[in-house]
Amino acid sequence: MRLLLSVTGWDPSPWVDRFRRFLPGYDVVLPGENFEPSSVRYAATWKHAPGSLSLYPGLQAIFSLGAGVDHLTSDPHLPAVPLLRVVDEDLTARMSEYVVMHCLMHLRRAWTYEQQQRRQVWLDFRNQPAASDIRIGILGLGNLGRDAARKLATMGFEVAGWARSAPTAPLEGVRAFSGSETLHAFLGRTDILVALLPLTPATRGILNKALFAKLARDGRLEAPVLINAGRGGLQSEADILDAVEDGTLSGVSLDVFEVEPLPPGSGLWLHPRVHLTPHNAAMSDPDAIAKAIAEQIHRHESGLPFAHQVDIAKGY
Ligand code: NDP
Ligand code: OXD
Repeated sequence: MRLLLSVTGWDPSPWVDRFRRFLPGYDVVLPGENFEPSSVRYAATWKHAPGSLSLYPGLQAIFSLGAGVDHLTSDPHLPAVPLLRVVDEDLTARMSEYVVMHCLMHLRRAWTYEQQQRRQVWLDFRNQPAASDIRIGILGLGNLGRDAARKLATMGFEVAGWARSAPTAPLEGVRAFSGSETLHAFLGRTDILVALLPLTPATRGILNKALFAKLARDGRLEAPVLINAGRGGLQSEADILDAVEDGTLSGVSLDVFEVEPLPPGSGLWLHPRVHLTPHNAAMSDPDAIAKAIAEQIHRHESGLPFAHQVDIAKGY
């Protein structure tokens, strides 16, 4: 039995090593190696070459090595087999670390103090708001959004989340908004907007000038803040640059970009109010993720249904 590992931009060796460890009966192969295509039963991928997975007629399931699946759903030749995504507590905890850290960095003016230190400036802003003065709004109240929301609420922030549907179970300390008709009200009570949405036709480009203009203008921060760790395709980078220039936004944290790596000429690189990370808010750890995928394969082979199957019609 074979598992095909197909990754772009990541070193495949730790993944091959972990899959061999967690799936001892499996032959783990890479595209281009010498093997019989029909013997490939599973594929584990991160940005496979579009069309390449249609070469394996015996494929029973495709595993994304990340929580997002837009790298798969964008392939017009994706085989019609179950598509599974990562829902894993290691990855979830990493994302919440990023979100909580950036909310706190904006709240506590971390970058301003960093710049002051370099210039040996002792200037204490006495009007420091408390976490409880700040309204955070999380776009996407799924697996990642819910965990970040819970942790931010524990810190004392006023937290709300927006999703397509109403949550199946109430989230303590988090106000839930659902459906497009509630977006306006959700944005109007938001000082720090955190995007943790999947990239789908419905969410592409949602982080734009019109949306930024609807954020709260009566908050305790200088102006609203945007944090996007969902996908770069959610945002208009031209609109973000305009918004930080004209004061619609006071600060921006971005982990994801329209084009990755971010091109050298982008105005985001050097903007003093924009804080970038190279798409690593929640890294997929080979130990955690290969183990979770091996468990999925064992479930399937013992006749149980897969967990965390992607709804292709919804795109996530
Ligand atoms: P989930 O599928 O668990 O949650 C997605 C959430 O978005 C759900 O609440 C869903 O609503 C909501 N949603 C989707 N479409 C819409 C829409 N059109 N309008 C309103 N709400 C919508 O995903 P995860 O939380 O696991 O992951 C979210 C995304 O985070 C991933 O798709 C990926 O792009 C990104 N990510 C980024 C990483 C990084 O390192 N930067 C790492 C991991 C993930 P509903 O609840 O009603 O279905
Ligand atoms: C993911 C990611 O989707 O790392 O997991 O972006």
